[in-house]
Amino acid sequence: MSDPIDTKQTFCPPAATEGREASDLQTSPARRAFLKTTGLSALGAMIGMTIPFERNLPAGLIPVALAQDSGEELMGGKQGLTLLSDRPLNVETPAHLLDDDVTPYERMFVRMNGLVPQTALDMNAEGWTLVIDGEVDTPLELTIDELKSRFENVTRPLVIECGGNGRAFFQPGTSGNQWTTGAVGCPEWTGVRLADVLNAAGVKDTAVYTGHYGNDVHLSGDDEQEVISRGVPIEKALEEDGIIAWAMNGQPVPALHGFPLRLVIPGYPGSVAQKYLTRIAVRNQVHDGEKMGGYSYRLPAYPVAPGTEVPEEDMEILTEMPVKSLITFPETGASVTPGQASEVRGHAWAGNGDVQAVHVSIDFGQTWTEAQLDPPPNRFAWQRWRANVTLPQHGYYEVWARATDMNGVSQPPVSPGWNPRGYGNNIQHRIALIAA
Ligand SMILES: Nc1nc2c(c(=O)[nH]1)N[C@H]1C(S)=C(S)[C@@H](COP(=O)(O)O)O[C@H]1N2
Ligand SMILES: [Mo]
Repeated sequence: MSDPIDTKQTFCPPAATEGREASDLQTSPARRAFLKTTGLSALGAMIGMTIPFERNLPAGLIPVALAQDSGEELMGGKQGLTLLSDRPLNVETPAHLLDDDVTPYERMFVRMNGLVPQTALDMNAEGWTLVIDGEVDTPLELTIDELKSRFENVTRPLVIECGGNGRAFFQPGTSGNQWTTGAVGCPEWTGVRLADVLNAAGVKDTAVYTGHYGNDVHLSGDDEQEVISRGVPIEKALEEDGIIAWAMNGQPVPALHGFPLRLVIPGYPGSVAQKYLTRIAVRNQVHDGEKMGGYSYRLPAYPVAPGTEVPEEDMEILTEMPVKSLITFPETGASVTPGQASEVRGHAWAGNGDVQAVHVSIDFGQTWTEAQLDPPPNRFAWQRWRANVTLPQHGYYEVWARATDMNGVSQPPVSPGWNPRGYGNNIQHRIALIAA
């Protein structure tokens, strides 16, 4: 069969296609199985319609409609975001598009480890239940209506940040999605407290950890294979911040973000925030689900030199995310008038609670000015910061931002703690600013 598509124009960058030959997937059993189970593929969901000849689309080839980024309906409405890979779907948000206090759907990053399940593509929650079992007195099986009526409903903005956000800045590079700064967002979630639901089931003294399950489809199309199943220490699950959400920004949780139910457990890597949530098992040991072991979401137990091969048994689970900030205004490369005060602003957040301070520098970190920092609307929402900068004369400047958490720990000017899979990089965010 001849290839009708101009591959030179539309292949996505090497990071997303590495190790995959276009021809490999064209006719593979996995790909056929996938097409059978999912009428509207994740790629189709982004374009907003089915792709009848999708089986002919070489892996890694970005449809022109997406590459040109020319309409509202493209990227599932996520216009202007960056597609890192299409199978699984991974999309990040440029910093200047994260300026909203509450991140709208259109600007929320997407991290899929597998394929969006059919129930989500159809937005069909009929018969959906959530099972709570394991080390509990009374296992529960709750419908969404029961969740809504039995427990207090709460609405709060909460940050979700992928553990691999910032991976692209590590040297040497590490495998995985090359997220820069945009695998983070702070939508407003509505649901019930995870702790209330666990307490209703009665957590036994033997409880150690949670294990989370969803119904998304493995990339192989094999129903038996788990996509991702992570968990948190029971103490974290019983804090009052985590929620089981059915709405994001006042709408049913969208297909790409976990319809009809998802966990949001702020402060920890986004991977614990199970989408398409069907079950929470309370475990009497550290959870051993998919992506809990090996090098997934784990860090060396001790500092290592960049590039070191670390034995698997020396890896520890990544828990609290480090303090971080973003400059969301202006866009990098913007021009301002020399000698005049210009506003720069952004958000700051920390995995262990609130942020104490944000400082900015316009002289490559020689001197720092404290920014005005708003309190968060609730714990684990990101906090707005603003500062005025005056660039003394014509030329090229950078604005650097540095947040400090409640323990006095600040973001470093270079990538911290290299680790084999590139997690937890909270290097200071920098933008270019031109005085002209
Ligand atoms: N069921 C399911 N839940 C999941 C994932 C997934 O692949 N499947 N990815 C996790 C990861 S690694 C992250 S960072 C967040 C991303 O949430 P978002 O796609 O809504 O932004 O979802 C988490 N929950
Ligand atoms: Mo993630």
